[in-house]
Amino acid sequence: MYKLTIFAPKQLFDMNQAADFQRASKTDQFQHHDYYLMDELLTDEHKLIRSTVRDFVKREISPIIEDSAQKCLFPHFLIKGMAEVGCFGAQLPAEYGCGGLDYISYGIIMQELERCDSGIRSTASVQGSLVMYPIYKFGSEEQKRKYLPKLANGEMMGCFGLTEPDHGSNPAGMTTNFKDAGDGKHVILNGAKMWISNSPFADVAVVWAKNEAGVIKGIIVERGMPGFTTPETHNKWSLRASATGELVFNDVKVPKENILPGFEGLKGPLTCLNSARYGISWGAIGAALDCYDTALRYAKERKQFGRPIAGFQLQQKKLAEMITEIAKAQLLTWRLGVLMNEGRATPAQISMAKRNNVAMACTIARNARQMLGGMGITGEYSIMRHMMNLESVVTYEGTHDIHLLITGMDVTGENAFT
Ligand code: TGC
Ligand code: FAD
Repeated sequence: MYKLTIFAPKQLFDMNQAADFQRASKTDQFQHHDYYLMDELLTDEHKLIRSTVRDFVKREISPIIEDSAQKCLFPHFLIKGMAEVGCFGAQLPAEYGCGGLDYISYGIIMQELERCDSGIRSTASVQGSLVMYPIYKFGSEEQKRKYLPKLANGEMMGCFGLTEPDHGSNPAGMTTNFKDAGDGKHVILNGAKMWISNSPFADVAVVWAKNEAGVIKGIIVERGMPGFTTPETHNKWSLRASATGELVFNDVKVPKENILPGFEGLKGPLTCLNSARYGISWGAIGAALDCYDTALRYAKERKQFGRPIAGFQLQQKKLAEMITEIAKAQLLTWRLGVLMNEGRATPAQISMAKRNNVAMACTIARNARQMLGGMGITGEYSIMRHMMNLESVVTYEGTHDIHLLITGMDVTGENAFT
């Protein structure tokens, strides 16, 4: 058991933890590379959440992550601990067993997970933003009470099925569909989803499918329903510590009570993506910070031509540009978090942050890897793993191109998609 559970009433964040917290804050300042003193914009609770998740990550995930990635295995044994430190549904109301925290707290949790590995952050993003969020936002009271507490405590894991083999960037074209079973109680679901994070082990899938009128609805499919299978996708070079797979529906009989009643149309799944994309914009900063930190330490220690490579202007240029881009991303993302908390963030603002920060992290990972020379390609350091992971992050939740076109549409009023 961990000493501190974030999903605790606020009064538990009391003076008993002050000593731990102050110690953690001092360490954080060194490790956080907080160039613009962003910590001053965070509350004590934010910092406590950060140090709690960071401690958990360092103790439980960092020691095993390279092995999991090399073996291409999702470390299932982490789920309970991740739930205990509040990684699942931190931003959703406490009344359903969720965290009851603000969006900056949620972002900080994603940052700390992805500082270690994007695949682990993915598992938490999907659970909190793409499974719990749609059930919370569009589900019936019975659905919320049935699923949310178990998803929050990790007893149940979920996945989100939007992408199809022939419809990735353009989910409106989806062909997965359901029709009335004729018994008054069920619908019959057919189709297939592809590239689905968590699918090989998920207990439930939030699936987006068209009804007989061609209208998109969300439907909760449970493992074990006859005709529902989840084949795993193998041979990935990216996100190897995250399980990815398909969702195949072959005349699956799903109770009508599993349909999310609260919305219809593509706007439903796209609304969920806002929450996940926002979390990714924080997560990418975590990956970038880890690459920067590794490159900086290495450059100070590694000597060539009789001096540390940190003394060469070409290496200083790389490091100076890294921390500049990280600081810009931190400012952008913190402001976005404030707008999220106020309910004022627009989807286009979220797209800009996701696109900017992931591209920033990709560039930093690549430059950091080069700074380590040959050592940079080994599993002794985390950089190459981050670099390969980020190739998925720049693709999923809307590709780099798609987010650019969303910004383009927002500023010109012209839709480049149609
Ligand atoms: P379009 O006509 O523009 O929009 C349809 C309706 O939706 C509204 N809308 C949004 N609402 C909320 N949030 C958003 N982000 C929204 N974007 C659009 C829009 O206003 C409209 O509403 P209404 O009331 O008029 O009906 O739709 P379109 O078909 O032209 O597509 C637009 C486009 C291309 C931007 C959209 O399809 C898109 O974002 N494509 C990218 C697909 C994507 O991101 N897929 C992600 C799959 S999930 C995933 O990758 C998980 S990875 C998880 C992990 O491991 O972390
Ligand atoms: P495509 O849409 O075929 O795009 C191919 C290329 O064409 C891209 O470069 C794209 O930018 C470009 N392109 C497409 N349309 C345009 C345009 N209009 N203008 C200019 N360029 C364009 N999906 C889920 O539903 N749930 C998940 O949990 C999930 N997890 C994932 C995990 C991993 C590891 C990966 C890799 C993907 C995951 N995805 C998931 C799917 C992901 O969202 C899609 O891969 C992504 O949306 C892109 O779709 P696609 O791969 O079909 O590429």
